[in-house]
Amino acid sequence: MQRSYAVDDGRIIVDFGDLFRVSLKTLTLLGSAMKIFFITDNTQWFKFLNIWRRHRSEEVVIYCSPKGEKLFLEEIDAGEISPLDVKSEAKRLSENFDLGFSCHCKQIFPENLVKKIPCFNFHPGINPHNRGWFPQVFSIINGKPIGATVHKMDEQIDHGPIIAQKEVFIASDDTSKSVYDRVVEAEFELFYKWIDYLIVGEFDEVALDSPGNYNSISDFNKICEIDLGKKVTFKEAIDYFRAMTFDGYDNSFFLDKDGRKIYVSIDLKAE
Ligand code: 0FX
Repeated sequence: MQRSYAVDDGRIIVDFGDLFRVSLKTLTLLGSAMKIFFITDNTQWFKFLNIWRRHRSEEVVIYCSPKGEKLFLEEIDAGEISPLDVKSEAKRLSENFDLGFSCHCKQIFPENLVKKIPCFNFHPGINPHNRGWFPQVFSIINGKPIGATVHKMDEQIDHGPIIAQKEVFIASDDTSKSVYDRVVEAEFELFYKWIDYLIVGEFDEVALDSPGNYNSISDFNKICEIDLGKKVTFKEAIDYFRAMTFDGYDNSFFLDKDGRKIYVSIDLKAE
């Protein structure tokens, strides 16, 4: 059988004449290990990935952002995760790995990475609605859909073509924390359902039909201070306070006459 080799977009194509054309990706799946990196700045996601990778034949490396280092001091010491600046390391990543994943990575993957190897993002929101920071906070306030998305990454934030989504509900007694827990569960469900297909490249992708809306961390910080003079309905007030209520964080506050920050959260109980 005639056999020839060619390089196509950085991948070696082995051509077996008319019978087969097998990409290196397929060959590595059949034989030696593929190399996959994950970047996460989220402890729940790290624990999940660290268990998942124990059962895989691929070589899986987990990184965090340099700023996220303090979340993982013990794990860094144990060699389970290491800090990485994705912008300055983009070339090395694209040369050394077959695939990349962002699972709540707080750095933007640069163009010279996402255009070189397939990169995927697991995101705690329903793109294109409330792309960016803390989607469930904004969905409780503005009523836009919330859930989990896995999408192919482009150089814009939470923007590339969508592969799969799972929407979750928001109940009247939910707070930001209870919706967030539901969303993270939906993300892990999507991960289990799709990870093998993403690795072998068997998926369809649908481009966003609109850019939707984006919220930055400063958009979140701006809504933390309560304007005591603002007129709102009870519904708007309750929705605002439950959107800002998340165990472990002091979010919304007002300034009293002595200039002290008085934090406010809400306690809701269904009958
Ligand atoms: O890891 P993550 O859940 O996700 C965030 C963004 O929301 C997400 O869109 C982005 N892709 C990712 C890289 O970063 O963020 P977190 O662990 O900092 O916060 C989790 C939740 O905690 C957040 O949804 C709301 C709540 N929270 C967090 C902070 C820091 C607050 O209520 N107040 C806060 O000050």
